[in-house]
Amino acid sequence: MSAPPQATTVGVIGAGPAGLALARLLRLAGVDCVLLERRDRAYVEQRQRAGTLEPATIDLLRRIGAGERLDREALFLDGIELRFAGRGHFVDFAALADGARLAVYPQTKIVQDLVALQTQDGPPLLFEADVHTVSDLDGSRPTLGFRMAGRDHTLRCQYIVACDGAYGIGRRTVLAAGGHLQEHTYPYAWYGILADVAPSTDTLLYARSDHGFALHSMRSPTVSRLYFQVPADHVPEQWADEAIWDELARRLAAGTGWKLERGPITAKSVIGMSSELLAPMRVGRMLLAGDAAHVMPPTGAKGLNLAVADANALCQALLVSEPADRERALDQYAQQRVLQARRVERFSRFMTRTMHIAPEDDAETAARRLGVLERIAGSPETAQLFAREYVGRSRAEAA
Ligand code: RFL
Ligand code: PHB
Repeated sequence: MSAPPQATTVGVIGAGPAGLALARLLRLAGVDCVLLERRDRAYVEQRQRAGTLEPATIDLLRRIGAGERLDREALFLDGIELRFAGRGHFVDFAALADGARLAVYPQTKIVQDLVALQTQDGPPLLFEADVHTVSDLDGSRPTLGFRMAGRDHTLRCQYIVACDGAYGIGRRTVLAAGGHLQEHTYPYAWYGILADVAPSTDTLLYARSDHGFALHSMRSPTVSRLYFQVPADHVPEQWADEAIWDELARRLAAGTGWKLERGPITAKSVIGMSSELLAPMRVGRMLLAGDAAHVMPPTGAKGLNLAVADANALCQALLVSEPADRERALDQYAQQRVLQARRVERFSRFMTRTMHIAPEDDAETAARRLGVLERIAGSPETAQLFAREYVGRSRAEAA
């Protein structure tokens, strides 16, 4: 293998959606960049995660050349269904959010599509390249130290962007420099399954039941993705397949005529639920984007969308040619994106609390949560606020 590059304009840590989208945007703008990823390609491409894309994310993926398979294979949704008190209510984005359509398209495929583009026509994407140090962040030549194929290397950059997720060196560096992490851990988790069975719904189905939350999503016309609320300390082995289907059927039940189809379960996992907001998103010449800076509970389906929007905003700032203006644009990036993340966090927290049953919830709390859902179902104004926030329209307007 040829020696890795030793210098670049932008050194990006992490080939998740944020890092891959940023590298692609920079490449299309003609900016030199190197992307370092600690895992191997197969691992990164198979990691099961998000499934729902907002219109702005779909547009951006199309713009950077990653829209072809998405347009062929994604399932486009005109709304979502909220189920509660044994009834279903369709939140119609066409009517409430200017015809916005969501795409159900798995993160695994987005990552595969972006990696394919990256390996076709650059910039360099180095797998199994583990960044262990960032240095000279306040100087003119910030440097990444990384280990690859048993050897240590350095990469001198003009800017470093940490897209290395919630446990990366980017976040640790911000905290060591006096940054602040605001965290909230929910007293429940999601038990998630993948199953080889056609989805029993043609939309995303979020259910609040007396037994807890459940979500019916999908990956393709033959693969379903479902989740249900469990206590925070659960382990996947605790649940036999039939018990999982029984529990899902009980929580998703809605009057007569609807039935949850069952099939072979091919993957099981437990997903912790927390909100994490880090500030600032900049230390000298290192910027943060995506989960490195903010993690959302999955109920609002926002994490990936926020990560890709960060990449887009950061690229704009990096492209400013006059150095003093660019520095100001990067400061503005860091400030604006923290505000956006707070807004998304408020919505994700609202939706999480409304849909789940916390151990401490009493009858009054449960009635209040149901009241919120009744208002979304019964008041077009409330439904519109909810729909516009869910599809990201209100954020686009506020930006
Ligand atoms: P990622 O995807 O975590 O990527 C970070 C990458 O950095 C690498 N890395 C390093 N590389 C080199 N050197 C180092 N020292 C490194 N340290 C780390 C890691 O190996 C990794 O490849 O972060 P990014 O790019 O910010 O993307 C964020 C999204 O992945 C995340 O927000 C979403 O998956 C969240 N999420 C959802 N988001 C949505 O928008 N819609 C959804 O429907 C949705 N559903 C979900 C979700 C997350 C879930 N889980 C598992 C938490 C459903 C679930 C179940
Ligand atoms: C998913 O399809 O994995 C998914 C959908 C909606 C969510 C979270 C996850 O809110």
